[in-house]
Amino acid sequence: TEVALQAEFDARIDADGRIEPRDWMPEAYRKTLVRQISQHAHSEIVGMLPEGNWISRAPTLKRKAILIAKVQDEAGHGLYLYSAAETLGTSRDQMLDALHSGKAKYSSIFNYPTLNWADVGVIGWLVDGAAIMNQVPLCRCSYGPYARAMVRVCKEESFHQRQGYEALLVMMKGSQAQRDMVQDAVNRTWWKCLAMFGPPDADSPNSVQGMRWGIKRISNDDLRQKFVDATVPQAKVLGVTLPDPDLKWNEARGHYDYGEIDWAEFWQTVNGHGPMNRERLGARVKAHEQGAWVRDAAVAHANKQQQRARK
Ligand code: FAQ
Repeated sequence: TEVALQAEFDARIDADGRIEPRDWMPEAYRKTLVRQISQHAHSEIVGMLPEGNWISRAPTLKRKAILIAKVQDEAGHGLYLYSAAETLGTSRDQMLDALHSGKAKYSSIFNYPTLNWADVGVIGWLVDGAAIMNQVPLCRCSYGPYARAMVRVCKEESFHQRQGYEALLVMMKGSQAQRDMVQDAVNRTWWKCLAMFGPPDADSPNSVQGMRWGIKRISNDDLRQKFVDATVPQAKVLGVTLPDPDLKWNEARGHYDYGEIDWAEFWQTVNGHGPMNRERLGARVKAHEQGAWVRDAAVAHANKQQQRARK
């Protein structure tokens, strides 16, 4: 009965076990996972656009090859995340429709422009840095396919983070104009990265249940704090200033204190009114429409193969 199944599910969660696609699960658990995993997939796919903007203008062949590889990794992450979400019974078409119609969310960070080459390095250092902080605990998520996908995603994100930091180190050893470019990119991106972790715990409607189900292991605010603490020393080595006058070590807490995030601006962006929302979504819809012939051809080919096999 439903009650027995629920009890079995709860016991598995309490014992820190994994839930697999064919196992019984409460509908709300399924729905939450589809929401989070599909949003994560959309973020990877839309996340290709800000950096993709710089592939044709990378300063050297080496930087271009690295950037192409990174953007391809993001496409791969999107694809395995869509596959993980499909195991919960939602089709890829449904998820893509939700993205293209503006119903689904994706990470707020990708709705800001990449204005100079240093933005590419800063995305690697800070955006991938924040993504790793959030995703390492997801390797222990209670839903098996999501947890397993995260293992590989995190390994690749870790390369992404290093390549960004290294690119910035090189620029910081260059001319004053290059150093200014890095500082400008850091100034524009720092606060947006802090917001990537989601609203404060007290204003996070999905957190309590997400933690109870073992989907989220560390809260939005705790991850944000871990990110700040890890990043401050890296900024020092790099020689950039993080644009927060309230950022300072708090001996009693054993953490860095930081200033107030502009949550009104965050929600504006999440709700579709950030500087690049319209352009990002427009680019995705156009790519999907222009790729229709490839999907049609693949289906026609598969049908023909099947007909041949039947003869
Ligand atoms: N942007 O109750 P909570 C990457 C929404 S990394 C937009 O706290 P939850 C790699 C949230 O969905 C980026 N919306 O929600 C890369 C919810 O709305 P809903 C992607 C946000 O789920 C790097 C509402 O606010 N990573 O792509 C954001 O418990 C470089 C209330 O929030 C992931 O998706 C936001 N920043 O916690 C690619 C990781 N924050 O759905 C290219 C997996 C919150 O109820 C280049 N996801 N919202 O309508 C998660 O860990 C969680 O979903 C959180 C949000 C932590 C994002």
